[in-house]
Amino acid sequence: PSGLSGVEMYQSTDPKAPPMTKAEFDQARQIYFDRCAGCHGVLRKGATGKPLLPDIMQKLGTDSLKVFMTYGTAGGMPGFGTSAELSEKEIDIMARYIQQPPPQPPEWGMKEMKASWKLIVPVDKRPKKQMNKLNLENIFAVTLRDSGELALIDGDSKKIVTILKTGFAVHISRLSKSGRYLYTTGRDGLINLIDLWMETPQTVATIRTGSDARSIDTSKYKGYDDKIAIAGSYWPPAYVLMDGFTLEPLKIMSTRGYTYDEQEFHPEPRVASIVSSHIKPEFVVNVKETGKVLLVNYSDMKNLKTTEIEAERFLHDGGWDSSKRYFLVAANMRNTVSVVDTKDGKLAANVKVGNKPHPGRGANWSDVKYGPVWATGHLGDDTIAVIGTDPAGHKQNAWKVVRSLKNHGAGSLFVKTHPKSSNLWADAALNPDAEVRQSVSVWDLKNLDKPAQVINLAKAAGIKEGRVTHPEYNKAGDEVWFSVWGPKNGESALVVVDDKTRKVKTVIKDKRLVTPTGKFNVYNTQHDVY
Ligand code: DHE
Repeated sequence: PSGLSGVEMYQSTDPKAPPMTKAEFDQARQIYFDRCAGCHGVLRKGATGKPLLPDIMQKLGTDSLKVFMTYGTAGGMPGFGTSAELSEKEIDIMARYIQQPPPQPPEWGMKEMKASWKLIVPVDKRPKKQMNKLNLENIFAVTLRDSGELALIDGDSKKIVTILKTGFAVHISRLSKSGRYLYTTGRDGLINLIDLWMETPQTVATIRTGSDARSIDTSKYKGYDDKIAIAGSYWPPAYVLMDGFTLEPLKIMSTRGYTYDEQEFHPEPRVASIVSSHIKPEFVVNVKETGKVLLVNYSDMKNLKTTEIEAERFLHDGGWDSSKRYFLVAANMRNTVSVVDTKDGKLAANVKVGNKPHPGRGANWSDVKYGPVWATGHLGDDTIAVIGTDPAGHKQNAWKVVRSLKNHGAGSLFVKTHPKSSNLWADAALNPDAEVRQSVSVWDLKNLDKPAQVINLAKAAGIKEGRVTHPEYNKAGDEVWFSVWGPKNGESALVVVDDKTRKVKTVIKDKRLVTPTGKFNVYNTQHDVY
């Protein structure tokens, strides 16, 4: 079918939706997947972002939708126009696209997974010992978001070891129990298994476990070293268990089902964070929309046992407490941190925190007043909530917000400390104010009544545009690394700060460092040190 000018038009099933050409629709579908689906969902039912269903969108109309997309909102929607991430033309296409019924993406089963699986270097062709001279425990795996790559950087010399092609916008890197294998997952569901023992570390297997994904981990219980990998998907809503050495897919488990509270069917309950237990042969799988935490026992895959814990809806990211018995996960749209007791297999508490908690893996320390605590920042306000985590030794503080620290602004993505450090660091990377998003706060853990010191790290790195995000310590715990996440076609950097003096020690700049975001120190990630 053609429009007047002979251009092929998109045949919408909704006559009220504004016209678009087929080419525009296809372009918009890709942009939606890359930029919007993470918050609003593939089926646009909303989660971290609002639902974008056609009838509501049509009521708002093309012109107001363009304003939202161009300038963003105080609620956390980025201004795609002001940041030049989308052109005026693209914004116009997107404003019309979200008034169309969402196209249902294809399912992805064992047949498709197997067809996508590439075993590039079989196990018997891999080295028997480490073939390079790298201090592997202090390597940093750095996501190069918009180039679809991963940089491996030597934490000692601060030199780039290699840059590897990965999926689009790798979300996280995780290490195998032995520390030899590094796993990444792209937003597009492409997983890379990287062997750090090769002369130059390289990808030895890849697989696509879905079309939209965020999480990956590997078995850490004794006797299962490196053996089993797990990947979670946003689409199709499922997790898959794989052979840890080859990525051969073994079992796919759907997460479609009923919300924990109202028992309403949800067609797209996405798999958010996954962590691996050190005390049981289990993965902790957090299902966003239904609000369930699954403890998946991998010791008998033919008779898979999962414990299903009612937690809270909109589970997102989280981390272990310092004892690694409790997993704390942010239910961000419910202003709650759910605490799962993985020893007893039940919910320990739902802790009310500030507006939209977003911890990354959070930060653990022993507080001078309250004993062992864990902290999260917030997207929606400028506080850092500090939660007591020791029901055995400090019962009166357990699962309560014992302190609320003041960050230099809202829009915090990540907080971090290290057992050897007495500093707590927080970013405010999504703050609309340039000065705020380029700066970080640092508190003295020995004197938390003292306000934080605020340091503009983008300025220190000589970078005009960009946000500063994701603190990550080196193995020794005496340096903390930050990303200065610049525009795709502009300059970015990594800034290494001396943790004791809080002074910039090294600025790593390189044309190849395109939009660095998440960084994962091998040792700290392998052992869940944070
Ligand atoms: Fe993340 C962790 C989902 C946007 C950087 N992010 C996670 C996790 C989930 C998630 C489920 C937990 C993984 C785990 O522990 O197994 N992130 C999402 C989204 O759905 C969202 C909101 C939108 C999207 O489109 O993806 C989103 N995330 C971002 C970004 O824009 C960030 C800042 C930059 C980027 O690279 O895309 C970003 N997310 C990160 C990082 C982690 C993360 C660096 C790991 C933190 C850690 O220290 O463990």
